[in-house]
Amino acid sequence: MTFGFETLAIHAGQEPDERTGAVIPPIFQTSTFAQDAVGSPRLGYEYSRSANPTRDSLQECLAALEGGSRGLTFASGLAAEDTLIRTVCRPGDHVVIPDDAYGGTYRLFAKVAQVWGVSWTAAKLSDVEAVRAAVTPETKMIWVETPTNPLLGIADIAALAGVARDAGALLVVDNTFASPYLQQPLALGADVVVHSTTKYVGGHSDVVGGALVVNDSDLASRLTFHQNAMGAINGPFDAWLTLRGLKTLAVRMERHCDNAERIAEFLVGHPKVTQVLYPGLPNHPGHEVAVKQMRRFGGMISFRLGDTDRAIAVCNNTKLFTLAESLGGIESLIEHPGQMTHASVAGSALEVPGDLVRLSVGIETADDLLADLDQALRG
Ligand code: P1T
Repeated sequence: MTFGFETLAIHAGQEPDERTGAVIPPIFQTSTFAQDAVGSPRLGYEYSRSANPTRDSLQECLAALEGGSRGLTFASGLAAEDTLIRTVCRPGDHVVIPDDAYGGTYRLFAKVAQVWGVSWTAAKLSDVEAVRAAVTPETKMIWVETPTNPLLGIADIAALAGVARDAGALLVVDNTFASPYLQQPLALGADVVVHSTTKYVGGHSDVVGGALVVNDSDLASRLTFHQNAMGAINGPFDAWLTLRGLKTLAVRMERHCDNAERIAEFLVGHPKVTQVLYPGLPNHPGHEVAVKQMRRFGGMISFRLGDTDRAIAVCNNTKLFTLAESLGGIESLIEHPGQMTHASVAGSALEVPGDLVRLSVGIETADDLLADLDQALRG
């Protein structure tokens, strides 16, 4: 029997506990597991870095939701990324990265991986030929974010999968902004899906985590080896919180999208706003590709005000939108990428405009969010 997304989100990897009947998977808050004899761990569990039942439930659920055969979860999105890079790349290898991406992802390539001999080229992901031109014989991965953080650019996953295949490289898609409810990169030809589960997957701004999902069994076993060998795992309680959040992903995403569509429309009509970046808008350059590969357009909106001081003032003026980094929680957040989440890309090819404001639109009453933005833009 095949199940729908909402059913999988609630049940995949989560049978009632065999011993007690507990409907919700217990938090196996243990570092180690008793063994019946030397070399005979019960159900294969021996030590929680290698495997833990609560983490297994989350990993299975995420794999099911992304249509993958194996999910692996980590202490943070960046820990997942680091494990992937060090599993796939060796000194002398090359990676194509986005010219617009989360600042911490850029920093990981530019300040960490590069020191270990992994070079990179930043390319405009919405331009398939520019990505192809950035590939070298040493390219091992083409790294994609779509929608991008913070400019909401859209990359054609299926087209880039073709470029990666021709190059003999892996196509990696950071699916954090869309979540598996809105977009499923593996079905479009990607080899690896990356998540900061801190965001929509967890959904409640109460836990930091990351994930990788793959279909290829050889890559899955190499990543599983590195997950244990490098040890950047998430703890049982963090896995449990993330799993609890995941159950409501579908209904949360629908409301995030409803609210974001209304706010994008409001911003488009606002005289002080010079540009609205939201892939759901028909004049967004990636709109057609987004329609093809996304169910809806998500809860992230960026907009420009033509002036850095004005952008900072709006961020400081909101009352319901909380001024904070991160995204994807049920509460609305506002931030200034240039001085907050993307300060680490200043002076690089990924530098973001100073007049940019980023919204993570939550699931509060839409009229209240509109009223708050209205007063902040007036102030
Ligand atoms: O914060 P962490 O869980 O390590 O995830 C890193 C990460 C990876 N990919 C994307 C697309 C992200 O947005 C992030 C984290 N982003 C923020 C904290 C932010 O406010 O943009």
